[in-house]
Amino acid sequence: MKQTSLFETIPSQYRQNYLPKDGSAYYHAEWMSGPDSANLMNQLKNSLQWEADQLFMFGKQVVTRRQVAWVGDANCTYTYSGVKKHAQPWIPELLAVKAQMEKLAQAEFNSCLLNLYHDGKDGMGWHSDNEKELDANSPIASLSLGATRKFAFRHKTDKTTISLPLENGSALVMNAPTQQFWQHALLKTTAIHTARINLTFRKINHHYDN
Ligand SMILES: O=C(O)CCC(=O)C(=O)O
Ligand SMILES: [Mn+2]
Repeated sequence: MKQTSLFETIPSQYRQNYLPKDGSAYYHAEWMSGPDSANLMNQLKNSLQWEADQLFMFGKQVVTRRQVAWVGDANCTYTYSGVKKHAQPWIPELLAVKAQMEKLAQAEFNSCLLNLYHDGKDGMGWHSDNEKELDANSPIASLSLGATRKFAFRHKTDKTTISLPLENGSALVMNAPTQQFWQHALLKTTAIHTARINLTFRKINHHYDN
């Protein structure tokens, strides 16, 4: 991956907080250039091991059309739906992005969850990134590649809803305590026929690694 145009200083007018209270979510448009975003998307599609996600919904196991890849430091494990998952190793391209996301979010990350949405029929329902393994004080930094998709926040108590389009090459930094007070979702649509990859850089606390 060429590094020259990758991470330019972000003009401040492109940085915007979308949440009025109980956390903050900074959106950075054009954080990565168009060509670099396209290259990275191809590399991630081809180099990582993607698998369908398995969730429990209404007491049933559901296998998603959306695919996921979980990458992280060797000691990162994550348990969900009763299954202990081990992270796949970092690839150089992803380590380079991680370093830049750490600068942007002013935090250190040790894992990255990637989601591949084939088209608008793939999405992600309302949830918070508040699994017990995650460091609740750490921001979660997300990078979007490919199709523009609508992302929404919903406040857990007063149900205030805020939505924004996540564009190709954009970054979104959700700071604590956002996950405690807000849910988020990637909304489905019939209007999008192309793929999107989203990367969320996270910090796993190791004392849950047993
Ligand atoms: O695709 C997105 O923008 C959101 C992904 C997400 O919320 C997650 O991976 O937890
Ligand atoms: Mn999430």
